[in-house]
Amino acid sequence: MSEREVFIGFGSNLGDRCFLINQALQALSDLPTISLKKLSSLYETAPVGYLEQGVFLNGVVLVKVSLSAFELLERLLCIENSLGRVRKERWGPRTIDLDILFYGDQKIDEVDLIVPHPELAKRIFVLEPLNEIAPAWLHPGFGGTISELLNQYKLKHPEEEPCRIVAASPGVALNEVKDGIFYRYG
Ligand code: A4P
Ligand code: MG
Repeated sequence: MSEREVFIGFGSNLGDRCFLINQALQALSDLPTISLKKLSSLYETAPVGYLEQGVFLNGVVLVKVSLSAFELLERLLCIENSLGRVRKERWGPRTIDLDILFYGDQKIDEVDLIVPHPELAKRIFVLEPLNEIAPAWLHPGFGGTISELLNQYKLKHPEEEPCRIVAASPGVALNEVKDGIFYRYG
């Protein structure tokens, strides 16, 4: 199967968030069909949706994948489960959430998989890290780039605080998260 560029958004607001994100990234890179290419910084973000929950750490990783989108989703759900994800309420607290943001330039609209992620353009905690690693990436639905989407979002929400970077990433190669700091491999 040919390789696709895929963006995966991750978020955690329960437990040792940094450790869990590190574990999730490690589990992803351990899969023979996935290679990690670029990692954003780690952002601390206020909860969106259900507000009575702890602050999130969010980020985005670009991977190359030789799996179908559905096979990838299955792997992501397995990683979430192995890291203690328990689903109680929609948008509720979670040890780790892994969402497929883009699967190449494909559009998918099935019951259990919608790509590009339908909430992406409304979420600063996704747009900021995406813009850091792929500002020129074209959203196949909007026909605009990520940096354009981010600018539109900021124009609509001028009062909103920017997301706070808690661990800066060079954004170029596979990194490791340890004690809140991204370390670069090799
Ligand atoms: N699913 C459909 N499309 C996708 C996709 N593109 N990627 C299905 C991944 N999964 C997708 O997801 C439920 C089902 O969505 C999956 O089984 C899959 O078949 P879930 O992760 O169990 O449920 P959820 O996360 O509670 O709901 P949802 O709608 O996925 O919520 P989101 O969009 O993940 O939002 N605030 C901050 N600051 N940071 C956050 O990360 N996250 C959420 C959850 C709310 N507020 C947040 C954050
Ligand atoms: Mg989710």
